[in-house]
Amino acid sequence: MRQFHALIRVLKLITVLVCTVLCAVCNASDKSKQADVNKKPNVVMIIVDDLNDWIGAMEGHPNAKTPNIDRLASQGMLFTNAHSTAALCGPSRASIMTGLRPTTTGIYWHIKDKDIKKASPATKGIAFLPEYFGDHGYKTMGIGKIFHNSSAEGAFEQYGGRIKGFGPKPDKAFAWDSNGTNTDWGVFPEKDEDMIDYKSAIWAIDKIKEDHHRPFLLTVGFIRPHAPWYAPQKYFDLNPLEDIITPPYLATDMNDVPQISKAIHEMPMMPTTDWAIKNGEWAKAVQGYLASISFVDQYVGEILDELEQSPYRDNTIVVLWSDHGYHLGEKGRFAKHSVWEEATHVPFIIKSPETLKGQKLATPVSLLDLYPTLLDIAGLPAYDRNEGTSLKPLLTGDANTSGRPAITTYGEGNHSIRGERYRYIRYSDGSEELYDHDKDPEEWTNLALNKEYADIKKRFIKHLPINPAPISEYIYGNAVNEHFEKKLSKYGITRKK
Ligand SMILES: [Ca+2]
Repeated sequence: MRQFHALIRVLKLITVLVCTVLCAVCNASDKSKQADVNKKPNVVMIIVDDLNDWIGAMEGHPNAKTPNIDRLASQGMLFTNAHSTAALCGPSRASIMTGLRPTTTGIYWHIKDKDIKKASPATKGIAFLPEYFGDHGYKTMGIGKIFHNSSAEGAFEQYGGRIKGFGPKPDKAFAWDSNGTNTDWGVFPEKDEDMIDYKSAIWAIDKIKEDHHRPFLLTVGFIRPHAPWYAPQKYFDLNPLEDIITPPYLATDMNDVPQISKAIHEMPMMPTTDWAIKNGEWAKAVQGYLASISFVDQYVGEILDELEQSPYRDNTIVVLWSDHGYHLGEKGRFAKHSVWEEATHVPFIIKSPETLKGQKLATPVSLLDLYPTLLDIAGLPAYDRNEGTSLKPLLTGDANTSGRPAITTYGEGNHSIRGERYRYIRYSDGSEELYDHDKDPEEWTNLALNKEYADIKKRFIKHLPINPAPISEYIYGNAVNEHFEKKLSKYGITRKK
């Protein structure tokens, strides 16, 4: 019996020893996992709403003054031929955040953030970009307009909210007052402190000042230069009216496009270029847009300054992008909602500690590539549901061409494909446009019916989406014109009149 008790004591001792050793191993492994996570770079993602290529570094407009965005470009890679997957906020942002094309999800129009995961079989259970970082040990924080409305629930660990709308606004519009658009321009309000983006920048700066014990992803969604083009006086003073150059415009430009192109691009609630010329408002509208850009650039700069003074300076990826571009009188219009260059073309800058500095690359890339690229350069596992391709080889100099064109979709069945030199457009009725950017950067001369370009068209046609998804039943909003009202009325979407 005594021997038996002795044996039990020995066994207990062995059990305790084994447990102690196992726990030590576990702790070491936990610590090494933690150390591994702590080594990962932070990510600061800055989104600028409706910013076209009018930044200094892209030379999209001779008056553009964006010293801070240009500084970021000089520290990283500026993709000079980057395009959105849709030239309006809702579908563009849903595509970026899910890593899926509109033709895969059926999200061709606006959708509520909370409905994205319900939108289609393709989005079911999808991890949003910030959510994926959170699932892999990152502290995720966001402020402002990140998704179309604000932020989908659960996308961030900490979300600072979004002040609704695009205000503040004066009691009465200054120049353009039309139902169904925020479009207007002028000096308002008096102080930066009253602007929504000022508040977002302060929130983000405070987050950078905090001590972080895990790698973080901080996302700031600025709303300027989204209309209305209101900003305090000093930003208008940076862009005096007498110096404003209006963009190139050809009054007969629409004579060589197919009928459906005119129908889908009609924006009856927006000013036309002819109206702006007749009323002496064109340069003023351009000034308002430029002032809005200068304003947002100021606060991009404040965030960059804070980061540069922080302990996270050398271990943080900074990425800046816009959800799509904007026409400011080119092609007769003041609007996004198009398949042409000014609306699809976006600034897209990536600065990363491990990749090339001060580079510009003109190979076509898509904002669809953002999600897989960020995972790759942050050292996170690739997400097998991403449809884009990591741009890391371009960022490290291991490749200098993406090897594929960038595709933008507008509504159901209208696709625009941008290659190195050409843009090819195919509408839902089969009609086409083709532009040669080497000879015609304004996309004035439609070459689609010219037989000499048949082979070039063929090269693009093979990139058209195959079996595109039907429109998601979760889309909402107002139809922008008669063409789309006809297409969308069965979803209860009509025009605001
Ligand atoms: Ca034309």
